[in-house]
Amino acid sequence: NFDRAYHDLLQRILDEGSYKDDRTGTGTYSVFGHQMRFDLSEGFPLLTTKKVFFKMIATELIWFIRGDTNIKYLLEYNNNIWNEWAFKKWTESEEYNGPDMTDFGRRALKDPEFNEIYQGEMASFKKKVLEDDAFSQKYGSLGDVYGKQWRHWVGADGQVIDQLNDVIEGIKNQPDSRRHIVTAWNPAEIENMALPPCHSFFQFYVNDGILSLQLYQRSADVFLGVPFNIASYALLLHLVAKECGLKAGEFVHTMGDAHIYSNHLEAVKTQLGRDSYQPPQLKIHGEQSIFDLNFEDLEIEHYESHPYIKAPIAV
Ligand code: UFP
Repeated sequence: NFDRAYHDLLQRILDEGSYKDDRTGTGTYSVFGHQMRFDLSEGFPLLTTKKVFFKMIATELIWFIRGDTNIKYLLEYNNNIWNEWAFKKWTESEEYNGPDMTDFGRRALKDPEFNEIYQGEMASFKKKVLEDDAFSQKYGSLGDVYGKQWRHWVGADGQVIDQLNDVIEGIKNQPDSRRHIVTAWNPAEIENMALPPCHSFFQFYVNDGILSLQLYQRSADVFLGVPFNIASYALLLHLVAKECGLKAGEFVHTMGDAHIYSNHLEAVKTQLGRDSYQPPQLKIHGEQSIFDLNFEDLEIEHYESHPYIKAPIAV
């Protein structure tokens, strides 16, 4: 049962995790090195002990697969996951002449008056990205994030590598290969990235018509991030399997620094007290290629879950 593997990780961190300070100043309990396995023949691993929003996960993954790095596509689906990164670039640019937005994430949490001003600036930023093409081309783009590394990795001599397409061709033509790898960790570009890739590196494995995927996630916010990361890579595995005419097998989720933020402990205890439901099922409609897929082609069936649990995100 999928929730079990996740609850075991939460419990392991509560039992064995050691406290340390972190970049965000929040403090975490962490373990180093953990692995979970999800057999997708049993259903789709969307957690049931709290509600997880599939639409946000799926639209973000499709955005990566398209090699898109502009938040406009996400905003069209009302997906706000990446807004802060683009907003930061905009408010630090020469063209911005609104109120000072330095350190807006932290200030918005502490200062209600500032929060109101920030929300207003963010709303007009989103509107401009959606409605003004020239603006969105300039300020909606995030640059060197996942979509770029997966589809347009730029090599030292300027050649462009489409890792996702290459790995799919590799799986189709040489299924036994041990080199089915995509990496988002591009050391040459890390310093230009707002957030160095958390889900950094993945590999496929084919055996007997069944495709498996293992992810190495260097840093894992186990309460807020990991439920998304599980569903996202499980979906990627389904999509690549379909593209290659294979069955989706196991998603193996390997983590480096697996942590619970100190301000998530209550939320974690709430979730651990809940019993799981049967996992939902994923349906992929149509026969289009993975590169032409739309969110509307995907459907989650029979998803029954406990309510969403709110918790502050560390920025
Ligand atoms: N994080 C995740 N999953 C993600 C993502 C971020 O868990 O998909 F984008 C968390 C991990 C960590 C923080 O708590 O975001 C990134 O901070 P750092 O770069 O310091 O590891």
